[in-house]
Amino acid sequence: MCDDCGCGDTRIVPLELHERLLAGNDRTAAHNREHLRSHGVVAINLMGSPGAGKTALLEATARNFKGRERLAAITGDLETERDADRVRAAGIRAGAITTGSACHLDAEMVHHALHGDFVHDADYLFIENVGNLVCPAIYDLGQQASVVALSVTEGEDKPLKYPVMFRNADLVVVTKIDLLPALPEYDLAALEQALAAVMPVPRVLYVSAKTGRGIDSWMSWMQRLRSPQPLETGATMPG
Ligand SMILES: Nc1nc2c(ncn2[C@@H]2O[C@H](COP(=O)(O)OP(=O)(O)OP(=O)(O)O)[C@@H](O)[C@H]2O)c(=O)[nH]1
Ligand SMILES: [Zn+2]
Ligand SMILES: [Zn+2]
Ligand SMILES: [Zn+2]
Repeated sequence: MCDDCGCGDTRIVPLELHERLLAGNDRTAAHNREHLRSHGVVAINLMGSPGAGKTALLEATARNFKGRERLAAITGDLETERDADRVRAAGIRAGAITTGSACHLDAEMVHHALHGDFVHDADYLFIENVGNLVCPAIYDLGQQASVVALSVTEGEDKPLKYPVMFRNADLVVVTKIDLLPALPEYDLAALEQALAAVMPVPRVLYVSAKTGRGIDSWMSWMQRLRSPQPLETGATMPG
């Protein structure tokens, strides 16, 4: 439970106060967006449940880009800098935000981190949000794209149960697909139906950070954020 958002409980944070907080957040997010745009940095807000494989996806991305793109990351967790340490070890310049009690990142926390020297000369900035499928969705951080990592072990019904997160996403990355043989009941068609029911423009990619399968499609998707061509819709299971 966090003191800012009260996680939507209006007995803890009254609605008017929450709306004022969000309006202030949006102003700071606009400032962050301008800051990133002026430095030519494409920022991706990477969200998902605890353990969905967000950090593993960043590690695999760094391994596959092999230094061809300059990658930076801001990692958010309630405590510890473990994720920042992990992505640094993979070659990503990184800073950590430890939020204490807050269960999401907000634009002010990211603004503070953006003035660190590791961000400005990056091609891509990953903002790994606190593991949580609820409140990170409503805090704009100034990102260019919102991505949700959803692991196959979480079940195919999560888009229906946490619709705000998926409705606001530009892309859903289904992670840990190397585990699918151990999950014979997992129904990919049901997942895609659930995503189609909540995402205005459903876009989904399937990856395994462990085997590297699908990481090339994810990198191509990232690179299209830098180009004027529209993003493709639909789902692509790697061959
Ligand atoms: N088999 C398999 N395991 C994976 C894969 N990606 C991540 N994992 C495992 O899943 C666990 C969680 O992965 P993380 O990358 O730490 O997940 P996260 O979303 O960053 O977690 P938080 O930051 O704590 O929310 C770890 O034990 C990883 O090794 C994958 O592609 N395949
Ligand atoms: Zn992580
Ligand atoms: Zn929160
Ligand atoms: Zn500033």
